[in-house]
Amino acid sequence: MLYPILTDSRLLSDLSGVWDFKLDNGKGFDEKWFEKPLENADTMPVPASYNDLKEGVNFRDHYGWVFYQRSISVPAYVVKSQRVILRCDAVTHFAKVYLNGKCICEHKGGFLPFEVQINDELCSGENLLTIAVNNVIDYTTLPVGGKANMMAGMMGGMGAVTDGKPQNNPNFDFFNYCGITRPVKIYTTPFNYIKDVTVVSDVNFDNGQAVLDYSVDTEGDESCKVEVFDKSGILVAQNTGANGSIVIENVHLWQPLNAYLYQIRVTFGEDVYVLPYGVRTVRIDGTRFLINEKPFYFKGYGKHEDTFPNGRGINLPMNTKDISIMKWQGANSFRTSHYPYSEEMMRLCDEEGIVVIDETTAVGVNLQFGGGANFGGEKIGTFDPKHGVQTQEHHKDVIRDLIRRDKNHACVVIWSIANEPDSAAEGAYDYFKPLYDLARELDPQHRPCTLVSVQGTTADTDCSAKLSDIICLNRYYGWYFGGPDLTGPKKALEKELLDWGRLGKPVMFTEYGADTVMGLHDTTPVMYTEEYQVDYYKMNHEVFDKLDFFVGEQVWNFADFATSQSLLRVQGNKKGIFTRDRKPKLAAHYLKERWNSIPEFGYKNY
Ligand code: GCB
Repeated sequence: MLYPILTDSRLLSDLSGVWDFKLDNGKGFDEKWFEKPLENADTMPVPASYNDLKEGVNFRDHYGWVFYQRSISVPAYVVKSQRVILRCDAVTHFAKVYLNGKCICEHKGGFLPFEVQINDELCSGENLLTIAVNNVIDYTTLPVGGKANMMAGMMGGMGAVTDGKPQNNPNFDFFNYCGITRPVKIYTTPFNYIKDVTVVSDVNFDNGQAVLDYSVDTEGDESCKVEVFDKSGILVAQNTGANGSIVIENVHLWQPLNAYLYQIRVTFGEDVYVLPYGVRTVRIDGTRFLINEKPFYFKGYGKHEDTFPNGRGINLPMNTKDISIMKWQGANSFRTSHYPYSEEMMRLCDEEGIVVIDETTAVGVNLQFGGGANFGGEKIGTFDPKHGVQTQEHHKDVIRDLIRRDKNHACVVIWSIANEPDSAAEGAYDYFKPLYDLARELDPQHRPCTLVSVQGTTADTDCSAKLSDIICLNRYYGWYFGGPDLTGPKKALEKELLDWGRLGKPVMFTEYGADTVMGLHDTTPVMYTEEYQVDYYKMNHEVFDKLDFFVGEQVWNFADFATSQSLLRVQGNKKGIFTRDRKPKLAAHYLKERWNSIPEFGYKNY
């Protein structure tokens, strides 16, 4: 799916701004709020999560529907001569879009774009646009919601005190921020137009020649031209036809922390689209993860799209700041834990040379967290066909939409199918095998696939041992498992890693961390102090550095972030190396020293 841009043929209008807004009181649909201007509406910025923008628990923890509304108008000459598309970049988690009172589309899934052509729905003058948004999470959604508050349950099975009112109970550890979190846009194309562009490159490293196989999906009967421009705007190669190959001599490669993007300009009749494109290769060879045929070492983070007061609402300045801080530290990569990030962030990573593990919204596909605490303490098999999660079909849709959106990004080197699912459970292989197959079939670049594995699974029991191209582990030796004495955890960590190493695949950590409250210090490292966080990481790194097959360390988490409330969460998760407003803890300086001394390539000397 193409990111909307302004071109020689396409108009683009961003509907960001202050919209009317109302929490549903249970009557919104009966009273057809979408048919007329909302009465007694609040003001609400779009894009943003609404939760932290007005005061009160009823607002922040609202359960169910909310209504956003504004009016739009499009010049008549445009509606006559062009396709007019309404595009929502992300609405969390379920959207119903109404134009002039008529439902014109619905979309499930809160982190990927959807669009609808609106020529036939537009009237001259003002048109009433209403987007109804639902934030309910349950067994059928991704992310997954449960019956009781997970973290409260973990602290002794107290469950949540709900006063009989329905509430969301995330089966995951981040705040269930909702709303229209990314821009809503209107863009146009000619009636004969470019639907999609797919480019796959292969590089001959001996002679510096790259072959770009492209295919342009189109509507209508026109001739197609594809031109490749280098960074200084010089035309370096071209071809005609909707499918074909283009050869670039002396190719300038896209490298981690050293990006280079070509501009691929596609012309189809009157329509023009320009795709920024980095040429690089990715493949696994034994236990090595190769980018441009050189063994790469991942240094960086699991992140969140989480800032105050935007919630999960897009925050362009913070994205830039985060990448700047990562580069200051010598980090070269992150994972889009636990959902696809904004297209703006993906484009920025292409520009900045940040390597990305691109994750689906599949978090919480595990009914055993806290001994099943989030499910009323019931022992339900996660993949039990009757009582377990009912997410597989939606999971397939998310994989389709994610790959459709992100397939051309040079920054994306791995697809993460899920975070910490119940991957050693009965039925896990049968649940996941078709999902890996689908990702492999759909990705034109055949990137490696993985799932991010929860502590407690082993190389013998976890279905990722069979299915994944690279083993990604979340492990908390010295925090949830052992600690404060780090000697035992260190031994257990080394033993477990050696077991995974026997699979003959590359292994990396996608999470390890210790909660640390900024400003807590001690001479003897004590849990939650900044000193303990540093010691925790040093212990882990002593083990990593001994193992050849270990190809990367992504710390949990880049910054402190908001979560549901519980006894284990001090106004959110405090495992950040930076605070929520991006001030460094002691460990930030330690990691800066370490990562600046680890090269991007060849760290493990092979
Ligand atoms: C995990 C989860 C992550 C949590 C983290 C923690 O394993 O993947 O979402 O935030 O642990 O801090 O407990």
